Amino acid sequence: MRTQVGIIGAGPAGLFLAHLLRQAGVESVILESRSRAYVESRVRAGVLEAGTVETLSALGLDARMKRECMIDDGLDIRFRGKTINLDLPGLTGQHVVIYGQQEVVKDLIASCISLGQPLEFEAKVTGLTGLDGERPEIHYLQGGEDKVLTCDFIAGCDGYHGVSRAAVPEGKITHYEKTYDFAWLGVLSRSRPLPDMTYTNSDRGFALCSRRSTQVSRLYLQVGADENPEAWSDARFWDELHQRMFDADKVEIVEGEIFQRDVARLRSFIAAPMQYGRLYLAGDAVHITPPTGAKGLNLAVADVRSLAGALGHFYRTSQRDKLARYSEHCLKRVWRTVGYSTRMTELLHKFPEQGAYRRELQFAELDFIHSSRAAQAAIAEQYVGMPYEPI
Ligand code: RFL
Ligand code: PHB
Repeated sequence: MRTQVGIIGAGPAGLFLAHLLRQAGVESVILESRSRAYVESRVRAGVLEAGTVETLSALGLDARMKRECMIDDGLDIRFRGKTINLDLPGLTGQHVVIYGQQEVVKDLIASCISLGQPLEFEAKVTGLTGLDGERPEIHYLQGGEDKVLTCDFIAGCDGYHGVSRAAVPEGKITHYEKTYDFAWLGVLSRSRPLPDMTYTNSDRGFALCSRRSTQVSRLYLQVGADENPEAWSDARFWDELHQRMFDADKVEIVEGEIFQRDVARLRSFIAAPMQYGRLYLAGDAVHITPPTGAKGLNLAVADVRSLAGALGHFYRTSQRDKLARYSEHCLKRVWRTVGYSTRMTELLHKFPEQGAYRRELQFAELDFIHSSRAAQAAIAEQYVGMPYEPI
């Protein structure tokens, strides 16, 4: 098999890229190791910045999102009996949209299939060759058979545990990494959510109340790094969440059936440059931000907008100038966004090792944000997201 751009991974990065390339008249094939059902049911992000919403709209794929999404106008931060209420439209003139990542993924896959976009499930990429040459190859295993896809370019959109970043020769890429000593236990519950996205820094640890619909809450608790989600009975989860949210009477947060639970370790990770030879890396394959900023999916979309722009330009003009700028262009946004997510992580979590001095500094900072509109505006501006700059 042969194509112009071989895309590894049918997560948000790979799927958006295939659609954007198609719009630019560039052909691609997506290879995904998992089944369609698995990819469509993986619960993850929920907060879409304006740039991500715009991208779905420009592709003509926003009909269901417009019907089913929720607008998030407010962000609350609770600490020591106080609440900071960030009025997003008042502070920034913008809001964010709540629409589950797996819903975005379902919409993108359905459209790929109806448009005849080549998308192979259960096709596990095992290695890449010829990245330095003109015709790089993707080796993959499908139905017990070894197969090869020959491409002009390869897009590594295969997430943090994928194979494409590992295909870059040693010494050609630098890794910057910080792993936190804790994780988030996330659940989905059939219960009416709080009206605003609510983060809390309590003496029992961080918690977050988000939502997926008027009937489904998405809730998170800071837990130990190696926590087993099964160790959390429903009763234990609700009891802990009420306490961390300062909901002493247990009436504010509505309990319901917990039907999904997962644990994710918090880390920051950036690999630079985001390119080697004819391999271009995008999304979680090349950077991870702690989820406190709600940015991973949005960064993945910004990367592939730039990559599709640069590849489209190459096929139209034979000029490589935009491809040459891809990594530098994306990394500016990546470092700023990782910086924001890191600051929010450090402001809102309880660090087991931090001691009373750093804990009081956290609360002093929260008090300052509580009293300062300028400080609130700075957080709100970063939460709604940077405008997208075309490559
Ligand atoms: P993905 O989604 O991991 O997709 C990679 C795909 O590659 C496939 N793959 C392979 N395919 C073929 N051959 C191989 N050898 C392969 N190896 C892997 C995988 O099966 C998979 O389908 O990466 P992508 O596309 O870069 O998308 C990134 C986002 O998924 C991620 O950044 C976000 O979910 C992060 N995130 C959030 N982002 C936001 O923008 N807003 C949020 O509110 C938000 N909340 C979150 C989050 C991530 C979380 N977790 C679970 C870490 C909340 C949480 C709890
Ligand atoms: C979510 O709704 O899953 C969510 C919201 C805010 C975050 C992270 C995740 O910071």
